[in-house]
This record gives sequence, structure tokens and C-alpha cells, in this order.
Amino acid sequence: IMRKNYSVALNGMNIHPDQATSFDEPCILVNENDEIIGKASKRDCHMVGGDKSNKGLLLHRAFSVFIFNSKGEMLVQRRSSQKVTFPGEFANACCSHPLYVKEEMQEDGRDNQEENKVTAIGVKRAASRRLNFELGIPTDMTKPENFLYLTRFHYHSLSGVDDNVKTETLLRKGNPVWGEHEIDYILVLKGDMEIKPNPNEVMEVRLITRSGLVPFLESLSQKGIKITPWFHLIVKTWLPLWWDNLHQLEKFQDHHTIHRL
Ligand code: DMA
Ligand code: MN
Repeated sequence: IMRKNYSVALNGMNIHPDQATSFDEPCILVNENDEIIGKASKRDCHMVGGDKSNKGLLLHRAFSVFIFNSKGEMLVQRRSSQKVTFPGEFANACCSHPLYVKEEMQEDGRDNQEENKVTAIGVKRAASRRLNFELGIPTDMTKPENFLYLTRFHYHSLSGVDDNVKTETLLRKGNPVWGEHEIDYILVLKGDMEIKPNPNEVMEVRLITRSGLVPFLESLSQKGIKITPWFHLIVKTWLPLWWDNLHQLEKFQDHHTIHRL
């Protein structure tokens, strides 16, 4: 298949072709209890009014991976400027969505003897796929059993929209409004990963030390560089505690609660 350097004009906005190709992928729609209720394209999940009903953003399933190396440093990525949502913003190592396909919808390893004990196995398979695509991490370093699934949270956030600007105002002016409305699975991966970032996805990666976290965040805000809303919520709610307890993270697993942040 030839991929011409076209861009898709969508709702008045030009989407970079490398991003547009993924916009037909099926995301998993869930209810507030994270039960699967259907599917919708990545486009329809992230564009306000994308499902043509104007009801707002569809709630879908997602994941956020945090990577810590053997020195206890954390990997952060700066999203490429061609990302449709939150371009140029810093986030945790990798974030994306499990797709509406059998392997990535599976919630435990019951169908497979070997992977019997792996919880949220579909989300972990998706994480492995995206860590390979975004950061070039070999998939043998990201087997489902290598991830620790900590907990889930539900949040909603718009991209590039000031909190004091009403969505309806933007839509009335014909501006596209993009954002996230997700139940996000937080996964931790420990180890020294071989990485080769994909420039279409990632413009920069950095390793941050525990004591360097606050200075890192301060230096970004001084430079006017944003961090993504989900990363911000996790940093604010849990990250310092988890980072101080890398050797006993199992203690913080909570697969029952869906935190509303
Ligand atoms: C979506 O991330 C997932 C979360 C947790 C915000 P993303 O926009 O990086 O998705 P993708 O990489 O699939 O475009
Ligand atoms: Mn999403």
C-alpha cells in the first residue's frame, strides 16, 4: 500500500497522515464500571461530537505504562508535535488503548493455561504492542507477566482548551475539540529497556531520578512546556509514593476500585 503524504482535513483541522492512519482503529467502549459495551473508532472516541451526537467524549479503555530502570530512574516521553491530542507535552513512558480485538479485550488469562495468572492480559498485550511501536522496545522484554497492574482511574480532559473556555463556544465557531475520556489502567514495567523511539510518536525521552522529579516539573513549567492531564493526575495522586516503594509495589495493587480523578 502506498502512503501518500496527504493529510486528512477533519472538522477544520489537518491531521498528520501518520496519525490519521490509526484513526480507524477500534477502541473499546466501557461503562463507568469498566464493563465492555461496544466499540468506536479512535477518531470518534477523541473528538467531541465525533459520534455525531454531540454528547461529548465516549468513555473508552486505555492504559498508561510507567517504566523504572534498575537504578530506580523513570522514563518519560515528550509526545511528538504531530500527535492530534496533547502534542509536545511530556507524559509517562507510553500511553495508548487496547483495541476491540479478542486478544486485547481479554480480561484474564483463563483461555490460556500458561498465562493463567495474568490479570488484565488484553491491556498488557496492547501495552507490549505500543511499547514496541512508540519506543522500539523488543517485545520479549514486555511479556504480559512482566507488567504489574496497579489500579484504574476514570478521568476526562480536553486537549489544548483553556478550562475557562466552554466547549460549546469552540464547536459553534467550527473549531474541532479533541480530548480524552478514559478508564486508564496503570501498568508498571521494571528493567533496563533497549529503546529506539519512533519520531512520529515521540520527540524526546528522558530518564528522571526520584529526587529530580520536582526540579524536572519546575523546569518544564518555567519553559512553558506542558505535561499531559493524565500524567499530571497520576503524579499528583500516587507517583511519589509508588516511586518510594518500587521494591514493594504489589502492596499498592487495587483491582477493585476505579478511582474517579
Ligand atoms: C492515549 O494515549 C492513552 C492515554 C492513557 C491518554 P495516546 O494519545 O498516546 O494514544 P496513541 O498513542 O494510541 O495515539
Ligand atoms: Mn483515549
